[in-house]
Amino acid sequence: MSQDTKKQRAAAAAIEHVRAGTVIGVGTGSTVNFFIDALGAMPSRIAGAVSSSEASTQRLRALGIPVLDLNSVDGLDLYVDGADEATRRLHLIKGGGAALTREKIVAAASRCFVCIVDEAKVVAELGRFPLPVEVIPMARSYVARELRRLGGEPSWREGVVTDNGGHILDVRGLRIADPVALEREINQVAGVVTCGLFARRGADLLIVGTDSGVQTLEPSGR
Ligand code: A5P
Repeated sequence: MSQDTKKQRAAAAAIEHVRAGTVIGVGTGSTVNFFIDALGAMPSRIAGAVSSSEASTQRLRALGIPVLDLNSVDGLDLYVDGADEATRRLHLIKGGGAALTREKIVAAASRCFVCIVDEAKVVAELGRFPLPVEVIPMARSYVARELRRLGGEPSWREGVVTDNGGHILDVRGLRIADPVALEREINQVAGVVTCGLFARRGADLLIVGTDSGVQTLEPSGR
């Protein structure tokens, strides 16, 4: 079975958490694209979405789904987004699509974060996927030196400018034994906008698309 079919399964299962007439948060990426398409096909429509990227905004609007500013809503009940890696404690690495900062903001503003992935993304320990870090452009070299001090090997994702005007460093080789502590430490470096660790505020539900259907995980021992 293809990876896309597994992503599609996870996306379809997330639709069951969507209540008609509400405003929900919508993330970014190929898995979320399946979710957006499924939202467009819902017979009872949602009132609108807060989007984590320009790419998702365009896709939502093309399906006639209104996109709202986060400042115009009083928090969100639900946020649905993908991830690049996820553990069974529902800690995540995100930002492969460079949308990590807006994703972290929308996740923080949401009561329930449902993360949708295919089974290849579930890992015992985060870190094989290079950790994206969004930085203010003038701080790029300084932040890179600080990340080396933490044991990582940062490389600049050249040519990529985020929706917020930031640059991305992809960090290989980090030992992420304590994702909450590392997220805090990296986010404290001057010039870092945010890092792609979603551990302090991880997912509340992980829906994993597999060969045989979907598996739904809740955080254990967080
Ligand atoms: C976007 O910046 C990311 O956080 C995505 O959520 C993540 O890269 C997952 O994308 P795919 O669903 O395309 O694998």
